[in-house]
Amino acid sequence: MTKMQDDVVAKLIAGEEQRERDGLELIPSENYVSTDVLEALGSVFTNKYSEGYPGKRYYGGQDFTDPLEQLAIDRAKKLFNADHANVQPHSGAPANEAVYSAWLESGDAVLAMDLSHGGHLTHGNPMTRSAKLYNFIPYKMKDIETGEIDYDHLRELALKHKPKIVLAGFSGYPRELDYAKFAAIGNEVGALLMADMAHIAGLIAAGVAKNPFDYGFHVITTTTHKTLRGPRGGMILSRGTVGNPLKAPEKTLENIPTLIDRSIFPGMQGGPHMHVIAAKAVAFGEALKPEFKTYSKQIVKNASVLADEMMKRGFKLVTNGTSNHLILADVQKSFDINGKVAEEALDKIGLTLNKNSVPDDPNPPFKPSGIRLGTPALTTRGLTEKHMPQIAEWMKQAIDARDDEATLKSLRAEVKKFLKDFPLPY
Ligand code: DSN
Repeated sequence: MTKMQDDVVAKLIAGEEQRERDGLELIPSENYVSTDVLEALGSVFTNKYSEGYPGKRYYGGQDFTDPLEQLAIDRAKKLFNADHANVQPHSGAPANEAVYSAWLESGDAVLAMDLSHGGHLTHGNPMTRSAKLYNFIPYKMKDIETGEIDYDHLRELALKHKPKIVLAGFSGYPRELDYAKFAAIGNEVGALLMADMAHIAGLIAAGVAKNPFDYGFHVITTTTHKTLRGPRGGMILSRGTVGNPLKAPEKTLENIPTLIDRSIFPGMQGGPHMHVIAAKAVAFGEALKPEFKTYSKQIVKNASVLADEMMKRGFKLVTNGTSNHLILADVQKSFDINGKVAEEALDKIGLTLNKNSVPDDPNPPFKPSGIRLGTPALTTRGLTEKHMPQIAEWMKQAIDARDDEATLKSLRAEVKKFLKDFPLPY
C-alpha cells in the first residue's frame, strides 16, 4: 500500500495493483515493469525541462539529463543495431506521426496494412490527423488461413501509387512479415522503408524476431512498454548520418536521423519527459541482459502452445496459430458470440484481454467478431508452456458459462488462487 497523502488517488493506485495481482493480463500490448523501471518513473527527473537534445538544450541545469538521455540513446542503438535513436516520443502514435511529418508532403502516398488485417490506427485510419494529410493505401493478407501478405498486390499498389513510404508493421497480426519482400518493393519505387515494431520490439531486441534493419529498412518506430517491458512511451530508430546543421537538411535517406530529430523537437513536442527517458534507459539495460532473451523465447513458446490449446477447444484463430506473442480468435465463427461478450465473460473470471476486429469484419468495432490476446505479461509472471492448457480451459469454460454467474464466480476464485504462486515484480 502506498504512503501517499492523497487518499483518493492512493486508493485507486492500490486498487489497480490488486487488480493486476489477482487477474491474469492477456492484453498483448501490456506487461509488468520491474521495480527499477517504476522507481525511475517516479523520480525527480519529472521536474526537469530539457528541450533540445544532449549537449544542445534550451534550459540550464542539464548535468544529469544529458548523460541520462545519452545512455538511453546508446542502449537503444545497441539493442536494435541502429545508427540513431530518438528516445523522446511520448508514445507510438506521435513516433509514427513524426516520421510522416519528417518525410512526407501533404498528399503523398503511404502503403500500410489495413486496420482490420492487423494494421494500427496510425497507419491510415480515416479518423486520424495523418490520414487527413496523406494518402494511405491499405494492403491486406492474401490468405487469412496462413496470414501471408498479398505481396503481388502490394507491388501493384506501389507501382500505381508511387508511395513515399512503405510501412511494415502491425498491432494485430500474429505472423512474421517478410521484410525482404517489403524492401524489394519499396526500393523499386524509391520509398522510405519504415517498420512499426511496437508489438514485437522486445522479441527483436532479443533476436527472437527478425530485425527490419537487417533487410535494409531505414526507420523503425516503436512503443517501449509492450514486449520491450519498459515504461509507457515511444522511440524512433534510424539508419543514416546524425547531423545538427543550423538549417533543415535536405530530404535524403542519409539525413533521416536529423530530419526525425527536428520533427520530434521542435516539430511536434516540447520538453521531453525525462523521468520516462530514465525508465526507458533502465528497461533497455534490462533488455540487453541474457535473461531477456530467455524471457522473450518463453513468450513465443507460451503463445504457440496457448494457440494450440485454444484451437483444441474450438477457438478458430486468424491464421490458425501464431509465430509471435499475439493470438487473434474469431469468437463469432467459433461460438456465435461477438468479441465484446467474450471479453466481458473472461473479465468476470479475471482474464483480461481485448475485443478486436477480424479481417474484413462484418461486425462493428464496438462489437467485433474477435478477441486479441498475448503472452508477454503472463510470461513476466513466470508462467510457462505447461500452464497454457489451463488458461485455454478457463477461457472456454468462461465463454460456455457466460450467463451463469455462479460458475463464473467459482472460476474467478480458481484463477485468483492459481495466481498466488506467480507474484508480480512489485
Ligand atoms: N493500443 C496498442 C495496442 O493495444 O496494440 C496499439 O497502440
